[in-house]
Amino acid sequence: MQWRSVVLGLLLLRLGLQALLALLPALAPGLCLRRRFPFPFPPPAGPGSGSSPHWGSLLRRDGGGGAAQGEDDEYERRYSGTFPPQLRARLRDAARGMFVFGYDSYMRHAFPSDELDPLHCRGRGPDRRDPSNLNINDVLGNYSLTLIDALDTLAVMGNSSEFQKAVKLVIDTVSFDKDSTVQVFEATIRVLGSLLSAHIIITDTKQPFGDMTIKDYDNELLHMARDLAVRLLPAFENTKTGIPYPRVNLKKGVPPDSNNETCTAGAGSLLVEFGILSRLLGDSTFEWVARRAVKALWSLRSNHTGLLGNVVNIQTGHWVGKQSGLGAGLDSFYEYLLKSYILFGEREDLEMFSDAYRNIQNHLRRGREACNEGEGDPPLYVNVNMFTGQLMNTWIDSLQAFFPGLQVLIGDVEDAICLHAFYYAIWKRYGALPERYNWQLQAPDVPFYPLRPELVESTYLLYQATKNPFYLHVGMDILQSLEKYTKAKCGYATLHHVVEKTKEDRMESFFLSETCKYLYLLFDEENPLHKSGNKYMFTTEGHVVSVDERFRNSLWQDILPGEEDSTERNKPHELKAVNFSSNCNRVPDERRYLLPLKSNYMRQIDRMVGLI
Ligand code: DMJ
Repeated sequence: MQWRSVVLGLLLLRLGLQALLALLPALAPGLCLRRRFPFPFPPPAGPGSGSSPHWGSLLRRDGGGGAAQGEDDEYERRYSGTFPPQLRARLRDAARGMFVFGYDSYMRHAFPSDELDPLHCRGRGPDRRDPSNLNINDVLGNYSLTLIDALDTLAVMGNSSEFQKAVKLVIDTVSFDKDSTVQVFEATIRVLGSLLSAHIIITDTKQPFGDMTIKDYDNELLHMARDLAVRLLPAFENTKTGIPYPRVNLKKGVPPDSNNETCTAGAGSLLVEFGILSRLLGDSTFEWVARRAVKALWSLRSNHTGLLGNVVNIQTGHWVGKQSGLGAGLDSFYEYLLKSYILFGEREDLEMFSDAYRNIQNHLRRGREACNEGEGDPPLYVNVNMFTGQLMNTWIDSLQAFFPGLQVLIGDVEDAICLHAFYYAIWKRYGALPERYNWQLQAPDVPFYPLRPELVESTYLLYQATKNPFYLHVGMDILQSLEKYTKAKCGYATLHHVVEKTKEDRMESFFLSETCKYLYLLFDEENPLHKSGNKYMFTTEGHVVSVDERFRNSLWQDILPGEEDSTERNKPHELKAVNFSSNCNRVPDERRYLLPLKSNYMRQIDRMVGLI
């Protein structure tokens, strides 16, 4: 009989369920936070796959399933079990060695220039001959960028003598009185953020990283931070929306031929640094302009989807780039809504973040509903039109790999595990992350890798949340491929092409401030950062800032909502002594002791990126 009727019965049941699920959004819209969307184009066959690795077809028992968790399979063998402490210590030392080689090479061959050219062993500053070379000029301001950006990594690694030496060098030799036109965002996150972080470390009464005090320190770094921020302020003037100009000349203000278009992340992720500066100085100006920019951008979100685009005209408020995604152009905008709330406790920041997160789930997320359960494609966040929610392209970029780390901060560890696993699979395939990866073509769209930190940042935060040794294996893979493919004569070099493994003569400063720092922290179990509850937070450039009462108290009421109204609702949230590890207790035990992502789902992802 019987098996035919059983199969028929199951088939009918499934069809019935599918029909019900399709009706559900109409019946109970609130229930469907995460919508499952099919991927619209069947991708071509992957290399050597024989059959078409269609996203939706990979979850057949044999195709996407494979061995159930607990059975002996290659994923279990490779990633499960304990991670020997000796190996961990060796990897910590290797991460420190990587930083030291990059830093020493910069100091020997490049300082006082902004960056190191690791192939030719020389320094690099702004491209004065070609002002349109924004790739360089946006970042290099002729202010010893790499030295400044690396300061707190020295402290986190416990190197007090070099930290003290470097701080004195910055105080004695760096000036911002330069005829350099830089991007407001880059100067803020790399320079202002680092100066503030080092200042906080120097003045910390507890000195958790060892003795990082500076003899006769007279708040010089704070004064320098103020000087730089004042030079950035012209970007916030003469703008009809309050959204800042993207670039400013440090001596002359906004150039007369300045572009009126800015990316959302560039204009809307200044609040952490500007807010800290304001609260340390007791001067609301900086926080006020940064907060006004965030609110202006927020007010321009689509009425229909609630999403923001990636490029906006600062005078008209018209969206020039209508793409909404989690990567370039928007990444740190979301990050700073949450991090501003963590730091300052202002409810409006949390409200904006919560709305934004919901809209992201509703419109950008594709794939199955639960990371570790059910059928369907793995969850992925795609790029859509901000007004319609329609898919705009089939690539994801390497910047988006920061998002699982942000999800850890809000406690959505389950979803973070899946997105992280996708990026890790891409890393395994190329030994790096291409700047853009086309998930439909299973190939890089933009093939360079400038030593970015986002994947290791998420790996570190997921490890802290789960303590699953899987993430130490991931970190080991990243460390090994960095050594293998990017190490150069004098430092570490950008990969020009992740397939061909050709190098470019550039070591961006975030390699020392973020990539090396997160790698080191991943393996350094005993680091003071891990011993002090949730007292620290990382800026988007990986700079360590303490989350403490000093930043909860704004001495002004004029820049926050409801100034005249001092009701409970508008008071900042109190800083509670929540222990980081007690938050982690909410992570299910199986995420700690088994593979964080079941092996059948890992295999599914590996197939989808053409790894197997
Ligand atoms: C860093 O400068 C920051 O992390 C920024 O938010 C975007 N990405 C680069 C590194 O990739």
